[in-house]
Amino acid sequence: MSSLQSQDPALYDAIVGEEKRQHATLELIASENFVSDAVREAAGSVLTNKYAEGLPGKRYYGGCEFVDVAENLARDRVKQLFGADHANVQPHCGASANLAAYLAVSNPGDTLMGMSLAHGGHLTHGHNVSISGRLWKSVQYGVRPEDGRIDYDEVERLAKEHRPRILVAGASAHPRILDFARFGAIADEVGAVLVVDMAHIAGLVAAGLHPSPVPHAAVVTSTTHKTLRGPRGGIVLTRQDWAEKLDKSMFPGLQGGPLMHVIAAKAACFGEALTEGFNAYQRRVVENARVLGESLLAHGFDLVSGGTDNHLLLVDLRRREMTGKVAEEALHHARITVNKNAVPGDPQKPWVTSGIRVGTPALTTRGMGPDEMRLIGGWMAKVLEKPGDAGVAREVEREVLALTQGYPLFSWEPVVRPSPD
Ligand code: DSN
Repeated sequence: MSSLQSQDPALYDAIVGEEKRQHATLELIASENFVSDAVREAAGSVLTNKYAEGLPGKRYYGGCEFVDVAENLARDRVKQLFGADHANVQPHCGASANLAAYLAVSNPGDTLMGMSLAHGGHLTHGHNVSISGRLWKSVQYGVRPEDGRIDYDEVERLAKEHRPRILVAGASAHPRILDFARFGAIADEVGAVLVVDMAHIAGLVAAGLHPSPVPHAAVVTSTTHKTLRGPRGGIVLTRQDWAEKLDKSMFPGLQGGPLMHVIAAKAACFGEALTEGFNAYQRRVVENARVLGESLLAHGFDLVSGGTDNHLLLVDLRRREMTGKVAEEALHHARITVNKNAVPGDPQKPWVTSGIRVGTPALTTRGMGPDEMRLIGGWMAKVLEKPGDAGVAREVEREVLALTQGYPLFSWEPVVRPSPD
């Protein structure tokens, strides 16, 4: 019996339940992944006990000789991975990474221009409910509703009109290649600093499957837990001229003690990302997304922009007169996990939406490939044909359970959940 099991059975059961859920469902949330045992070991290590404000070699606490090694490994590896001048690996999350970037290159009250959440951007790119849209003057750009693509001429026009201090490029629900060279040219033209948030595509960038923002942006932020397949957390990469300001905005500007166990897990993740096996994994992620998209198109679904260049698809359900909320729930009953997501021009509220976002990083980590993607596309179509039908959900659930048994993540038996009806 583990210590947690004997000391705190309620918490132990919740964790075991989650392990079983992860094993016995098809995880298609585009921002999730499954970390390696090495990453989990580092994240669960004794480094959680250590305070280490400051940076390696310049800490405010004694006893940092080993955590310094871990943080230097993380910094050196991530710089090598992305060809960056400077790295800060302390952000607790992507939102902290973005805020530290904005604080480094601007002052609250300046104008920040980013992609609207409703068009695939992110809350922290200037949405009015986020601190980024409350402390900065926010200007938002989007995609063309008719083809789901960014209209770079319109971005340029808006930038010339509003003269932002910060131009933010990056997305959380955009299935196409982002033209960082063009964003960089627009930023230069209007005297803005380009900040790229590559959280979703960082793994693809590392593997050379998406153009890198590093040559074009003063500052690049990312999370480490999406396509990069590391622990939950963030990073910031900068050109050398922004390094000192960025480090100071992270600490003491924004955060307190860094999470040294998570930084160690980031080091493990970056080490894995530097291997050839990681590039092969990313190629498979992209191939799987393409094949899943083709399968959904063949079953009559509309995809925003007609397909994908990366790891995700945005399914537009408006023609089916179905909301994202209904679709997410129906798929959940069949053990297929996706998230409802706004589509460009969405008439529904964010809690309802007219779309679902579907991504392949997690199932690709489990070893699934194009054949499984075709099966899954068919199952999704079957469920979404009759979203309230418990019999259909049960039929697909049986198929999902049989498939997931062949791709074990853990040694657990599948959890028994209440039937949907
Ligand atoms: N919540 C993340 C996502 O799902 O894309 C973005 O921060």
